[in-house]
Amino acid sequence: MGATGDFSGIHIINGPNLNRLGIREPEIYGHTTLAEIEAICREAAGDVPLTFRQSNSEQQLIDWIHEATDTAAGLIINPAAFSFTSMAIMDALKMFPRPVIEFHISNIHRREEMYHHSYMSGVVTAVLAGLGARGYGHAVRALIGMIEDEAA
Ligand code: CA2
Repeated sequence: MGATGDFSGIHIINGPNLNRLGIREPEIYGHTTLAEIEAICREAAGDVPLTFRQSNSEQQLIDWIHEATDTAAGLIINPAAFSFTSMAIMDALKMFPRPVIEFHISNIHRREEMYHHSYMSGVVTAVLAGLGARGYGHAVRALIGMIEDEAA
């Protein structure tokens, strides 16, 4: 068995508007584009197969979580604004039986009140927020460590 067990690799799912990163609001989200974030993740993952995706559609995100549930050793999700609205994504994440990290570029707790309660945080393994775009690399390394711990 490899570092990711019987399930192959890790999946990273990004929610609405994150395809616009680096273009607007750099004071909150920085100058790094989503393509650059994908490169950061691939470097952090090393030999571990990585599926990296973004969608603006709630239905697509749910379908990808289901796919990850059937195939992936671990999952990182930045649900973006759906964090604060989507019980459907929360329900899909509840069914993911292996390590899952909720990731946010910004520190959502330092922002306006409407960003303080994520439906996802109560059903995921861990939450990472406020580390900026480079934080995706930390999330990948942490997830691989969690998967290896579970396999040991
Ligand atoms: O900090 C994060 O990663 C967020 O998940 C990003 C979401 C926001 O709703 C969450 O509170 C925190 C928003 C992503 C919007 O992406 C933009 C990209 C470029 C310009 C403006 C927004």
